[in-house]
Formats: sequence, C-alpha cells, structure tokens
Amino acid sequence: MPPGQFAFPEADHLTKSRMTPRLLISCVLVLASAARALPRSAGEQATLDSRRIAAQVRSEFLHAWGGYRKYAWGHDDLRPLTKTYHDWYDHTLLLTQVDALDTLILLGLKDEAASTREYVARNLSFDRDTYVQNFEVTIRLLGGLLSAYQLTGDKRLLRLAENLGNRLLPVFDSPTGLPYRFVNLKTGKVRGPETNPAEAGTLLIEFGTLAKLTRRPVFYEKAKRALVEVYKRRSPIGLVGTHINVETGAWTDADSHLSAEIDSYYEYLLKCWLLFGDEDCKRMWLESVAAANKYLADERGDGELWYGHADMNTGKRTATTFGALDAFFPAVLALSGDIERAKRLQASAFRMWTLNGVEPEVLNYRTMQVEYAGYPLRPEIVESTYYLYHFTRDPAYLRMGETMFGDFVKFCKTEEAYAGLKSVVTKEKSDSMQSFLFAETFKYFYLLFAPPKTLRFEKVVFNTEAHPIRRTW
Ligand code: DMJ
Repeated sequence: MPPGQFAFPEADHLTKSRMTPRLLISCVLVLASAARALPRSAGEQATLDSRRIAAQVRSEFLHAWGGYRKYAWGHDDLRPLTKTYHDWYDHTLLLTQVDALDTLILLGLKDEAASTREYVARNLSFDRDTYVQNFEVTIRLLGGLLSAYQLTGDKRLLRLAENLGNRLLPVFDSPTGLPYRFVNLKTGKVRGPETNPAEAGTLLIEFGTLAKLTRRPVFYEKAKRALVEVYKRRSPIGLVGTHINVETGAWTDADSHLSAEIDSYYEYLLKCWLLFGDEDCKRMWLESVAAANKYLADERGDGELWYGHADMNTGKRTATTFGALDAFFPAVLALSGDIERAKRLQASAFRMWTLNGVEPEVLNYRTMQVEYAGYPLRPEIVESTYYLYHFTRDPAYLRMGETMFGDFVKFCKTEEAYAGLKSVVTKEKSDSMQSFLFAETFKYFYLLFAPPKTLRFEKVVFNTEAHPIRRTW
C-alpha cells in the first residue's frame, strides 16, 4: 500500500449475490418461513428497513448518474430538464466526475468508479487560462481528488491535487493573507478582493491534507493563516460578518449568521482541530461557538431552537431566518459533543422540511413564511440526520431520513436524472443538477441507512463537500 494510503472497508454490496439461483430460492423460502415464525424486534426491523432503503438510495443514485453519463459525460454538470450539459468556465473541470468519485466507491459501484477514475486521471487538466472560484474548486476538486486518492492509492490523483494546489496558491498573496476569490489557473493572476468567512475559512481541510500528503507545509500555513485572519477580525462579542475586504481587512457587511457565506467557517474551525489536532483551531472554535450560541441562537419557547441573524457588533437580532444551508449546524454541534442543542435544532430543520414536503432555501421561523422557495438538491439536513443517528442511534432519525428520501424522490426525480426545484411550494423543477448531489446528498442518504462498516465514521473527517479525509500522517 503506498504511504499515506488507507483502505476503507469494502462498501456493502446490498444488491449483489454470489449464490446460484436454486440455492437463492431455497434460502429465500427458509428465511421467509422463519420470518413468519419469529416476531421481529424493533432493532431487527430497523436493520431490514435500513438495508432496503440503502438499496433504494443506491438505485436512485444510479438513475441520476445514468442521466449525467448519457448527456453530460466529461462536462461539469447535467442540465436535467433540457438534457444538455453545463460547464462552469470556458472549459470543463470534470466537476461532477471528481465530486462523485468517492461516492461511487463507497456505494460499491466498482466498474463506474474505475472508469470515472480513469477518465479523470487521463483527461483532467488545470492548465487553463481561466479564472476559477478558489472556494468551490477547493472543496469540490481538491477535496474530491484527495479523498479519492486516499481511497484508491492512485498517485495520479495526488499529482492532480498538488498541481491544482500550486495553481491556487496565489490567492493567498493579499496584504492581509485573506484569499482573493478568483485565480487564473494559468497565469496566477487574482481577482475579487471582497470575500466572506466561508470562502476564506473553508480551505484548511483540503490544503492542510495536501500539505501532509506532499510534505509541503506551505499549503497548511497559507490556508491556516486565512482562517486565523478571519477569526482575528471577529467583533468584541465574538461574531463575524458576511463580507470582508482582503486588501484592507475591513468588514463591508456586518450581518452575522450561520447561513450562506459564513456557514462552513464554523465547520472548519471544529473539524481542523479534530483532523489535525490543531490547538489554535480548538480555541477559535470554542470561542466562536460560544458567541454563536449566545447571539445567533433563538430560543422560541417549549424547547424550540433556531439560529437567526444578528449584527456582529451589537448582537442585536436583525432577521429571524433560517434555511437549507443553516441545516448543517446540527451535524457540527453533534460532532462537537453538544447533542442536546443538535437534537433541538434538527427538530426545527425537519419542521422546515415538512412544511412543504421539501425544505426551502430561506424560511422566516417567526412567521413560518417561506422567504426564498428554491431547493437546489442540498444535502445539509441529510448530513445532520446522519450525524445525529450516528451519535444517538435513535431510530427516529432513520424515520426522518426515510421521510425526506421519499419526498426527495417524489418531487425531484426526472425521467432520466434529478432536478432542483424552483419552488418547494409549487414543486416546479429547475434545469439544474449540481455535482454536490452526488458528492453529498446521495452519499449522506446512503450512509444513514447503510451498515456502519461501509465507512467508519470515527476514522474520517468530512470536508464541507462530504469528501471523507483520513488522518494518515
Ligand atoms: C456544497 O457545495 C457545500 O456543502 C458547501 O459548504 C455549501 N453548499 C453546497 C451544498 O449545499
């Protein structure tokens, strides 16, 4: 096994059997009569249902993957309604293939995983005269390549990751160390001085892992400095805002929350402590989550808990909105050991889902009115369900997952793939199937129902795009 490689246990082949048809029929008959004779315990029933649902998830994954393969293979993503492809920039970066690769492996889709890996290794090139968004490319491509390298030991994937990391490094050359948002992969020129905590602070799992696997600390140092530079600019009450200028270090939007543009900044403070044993990250996480719990958390009586918006300087409530992206936070709370808050927030997130049978992008939890009705196939609420089930083993989370999966299939499945919704109220579909459907949404649904040995939760840290990274250094 190459250095730095680890082997995940074989993904469970839920639909595969090596039995002869005759033997299979006798076994089915014996099992069926035994099942009639013996009353099933709740635990056994949960296991049987889980296996059945995991197999369904796998089959729905293949349905969506089939659409991508047929109409968009070799491109960034599929437009599922018009059955055409979409590339983010002037040239494909194989976003869906790289993002999906570790899920293909975990689902035990060996042939698909092998052909996709081969395609990526032979065709992915970063030598493009194109400006790319550092954050998106880091979490999807760098994270995907590193995780797939760790799963397969294929050195070509690590070489691609290092090549990409080298090309992204110029983003950090700002007067403050906060990263520019865009970089030209060929020239190294940068753009986009106005960034946000999520884009600046969600890089260390990927760059840090690259540093460890290539033994080039520069990747760790630059990404860690970016995270620290956001933290250093927290307000006196410990909150961060939404927009910050990387050249002046000044906040240009003081709205504080856990939603878009801030969310995964919190996630990486905690996870970089856990993955790298970085004590600075631990300190920053503990202080930051305490401030979030004090000023962003909104207790509504009867134990109901939401997290809303507040001014980063005064702590004054500015909005009572929560949405699909905020639903990552129960997972982070659970991972940090705060199971009680995690459970209460997850109950609210699930309530948000059941209002319309699919969660909206933004909900006003005071009025229960949907403020932005889109649903682009987001994974966060499923991720939190998986974490809570892992930590509590409470079958209520399996039932929650089953409900959400049923709704998800009912409203988002198309003839040959899956599509986001323009509106969770009308259920009108949008012509979009982002790569995180494969990297995250299907992966978390599958892991929720698959046997725990499919992926040993305690051995990995997921990046924000659900790419599992293992500490092999
Ligand atoms: C993903 O790209 C990542 O999970 C990111 O942190 C937030 N948005 C999408 C999924 O919703």
